[in-house]
Amino acid sequence: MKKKLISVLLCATMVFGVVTPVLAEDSGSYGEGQKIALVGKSAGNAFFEIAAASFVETAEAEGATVDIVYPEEATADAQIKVLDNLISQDYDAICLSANDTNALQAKLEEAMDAGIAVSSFDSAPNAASRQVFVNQAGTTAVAQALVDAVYDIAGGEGQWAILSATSQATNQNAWIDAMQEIIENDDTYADLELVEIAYGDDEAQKSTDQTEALLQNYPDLKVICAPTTVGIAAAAKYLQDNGSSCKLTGLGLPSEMEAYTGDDDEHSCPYFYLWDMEGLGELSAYATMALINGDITGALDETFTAGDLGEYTITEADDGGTEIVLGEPLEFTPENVSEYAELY
Ligand code: RAM
Repeated sequence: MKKKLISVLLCATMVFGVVTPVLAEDSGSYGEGQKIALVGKSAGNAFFEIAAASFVETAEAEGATVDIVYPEEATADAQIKVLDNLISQDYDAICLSANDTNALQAKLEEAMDAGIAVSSFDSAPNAASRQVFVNQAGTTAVAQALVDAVYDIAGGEGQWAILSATSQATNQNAWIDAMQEIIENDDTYADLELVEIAYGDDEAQKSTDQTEALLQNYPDLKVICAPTTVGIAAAAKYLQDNGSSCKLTGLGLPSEMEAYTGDDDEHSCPYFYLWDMEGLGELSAYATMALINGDITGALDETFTAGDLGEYTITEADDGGTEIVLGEPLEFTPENVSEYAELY
């Protein structure tokens, strides 16, 4: 909050032409001199731009420098090229959202062997490929929220489909696996029929095409669940523009979903979820700086202070590695979507 106030003051200072410098009073030196590379899954996705902005703001306020790097496409091969390049430069840490669970292991091990700290956020490479993963919300908590939303929106029974990102994406696959496990182990959901998992590759056009195909192939489809901000926004527009009776939920950015969120026939999405996006960038930045400083190594039960967010403990992740869970998923409804849309 203090940071935001300072930015506002800085802007006001610029607008009114006053040249007195305003010092950021909460600047620290926790990341002094550190050089960090932040690697996303693909370029042109507002999700990463928002998380990266908060990561950069946090790390720079602590004296670090951050380079944001995107691979040419959302594949492991493209990320390996990026990593190859980064390893030969003098980075203290690489923090990445992985396009594949296992395929990056050799490259990330090479980075760690070269003395580069490796953290991950949003989508984790396997346990051997990282020191720690910053998980935006518990995997099961996200899956449970999505399953319950599908159940509720479908009225407890009928056909539904998943519109995911890429077929290799660790985070989407983890949520999908957890959703399937919940459904298989609880009779409450026995009358829901998952007809297909489609992949829009986190590309708007492909996600739109996949939505269209789902509607053609399953005329009785009641709900699409898209656990990707790119997929849900594309599907929301397609369903709404075409007046479809099929409804939507999933993980979305309030700013991209505001126009489609509503409880009536005019809107395609009754409600959806995400998490604290600013917190994700902030926590990932602090975890990465803490690794570089040696305050944590990524081992179970270690604790550290993530600035204003407070103290966090490293816990065991579902894949046997370790993680730091930011918090609970957030629900966005017709009542609160506009308020959050101003933030992200
Ligand atoms: C997309 C990406 C990202 C995911 C969000 C929910 O932006 O696939 O990795 O966390 O959706």
